[in-house]
Amino acid sequence: ETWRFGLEETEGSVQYGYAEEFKKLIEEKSDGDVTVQLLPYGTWGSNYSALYDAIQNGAIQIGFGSGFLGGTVPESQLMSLNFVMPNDQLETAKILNSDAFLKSDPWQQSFRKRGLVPLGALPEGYQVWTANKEIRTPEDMKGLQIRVMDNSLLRATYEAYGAAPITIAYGELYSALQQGQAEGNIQPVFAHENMGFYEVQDYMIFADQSQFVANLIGNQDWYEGLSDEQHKMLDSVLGEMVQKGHDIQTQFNSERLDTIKEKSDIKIIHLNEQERDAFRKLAKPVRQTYIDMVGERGKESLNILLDQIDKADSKKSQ
Ligand code: 6CS
Repeated sequence: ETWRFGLEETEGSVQYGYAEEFKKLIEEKSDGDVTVQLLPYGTWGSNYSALYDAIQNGAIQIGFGSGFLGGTVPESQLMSLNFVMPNDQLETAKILNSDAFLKSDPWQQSFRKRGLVPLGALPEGYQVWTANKEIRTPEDMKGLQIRVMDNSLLRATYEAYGAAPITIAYGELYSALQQGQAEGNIQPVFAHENMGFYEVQDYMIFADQSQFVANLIGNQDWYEGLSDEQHKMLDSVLGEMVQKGHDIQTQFNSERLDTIKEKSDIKIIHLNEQERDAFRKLAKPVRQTYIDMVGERGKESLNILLDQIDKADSKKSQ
């Protein structure tokens, strides 16, 4: 049998690197019974909702859903909240893939209500801002037409920072930046490189305000129809992929930063703690916006997540 795996990103991306490794492990462990077919960005259409629809109706069995998934699974915008996840990216991956969070009823139901199953989460690296001017303060961001993924929580977040966020499709973003239709962008480093965005931007600003997190989702009927053996195999591969996914993203992001530095004279800025604090303060009330937007199930998931983060923190400081 064939499992079609839909990606929101092109070849050379973190999602593609993850999917290649996933394919290798599944095909090995299933002794050739399962073939995984990778469908990168563009091969299933160009509009993300076409990908999510195809997973919902079973034409594609598994895939990634990140910022744009908010239109299909509103609660998934939890992953877009700023200044919530631990600074440690591996810790973030472990928490998001833990039974306590991933298998919790509210998180499962948020997806199952829509014919999907959440299988895991892939942090793809810190979200890094770019613009044609320095941004160190919310004042610098005032009125900036920064492009965000189509997700009301991200719009609310960047409005809270003072910006004037706009949404543009991923595939149209390069020319939008080039033509000044968008004045800023937010991507993990590898994507700034992979899509060439850095070529048409002057500053890269590391504020460490959030990580890019993609949800790995499956079609619910497909998932329920797997044999016990296949469930076991899938679970064990997904477990292995937590560390592997982390290794892939950290390697891609660090190599691509070198490429960007080599090929351009883009100016790189790291915000200090005090500068970050100004954004952190503005981001805090957006947690309540999330709850108001998505309701009780989302609130429960946010609380479970915060609880798991607290537990991991106290374990570390012991
Ligand atoms: O910004 C976007 O639209 C896309 N960026 C990445 C890195 N992955 C998928 C996402 O939709």
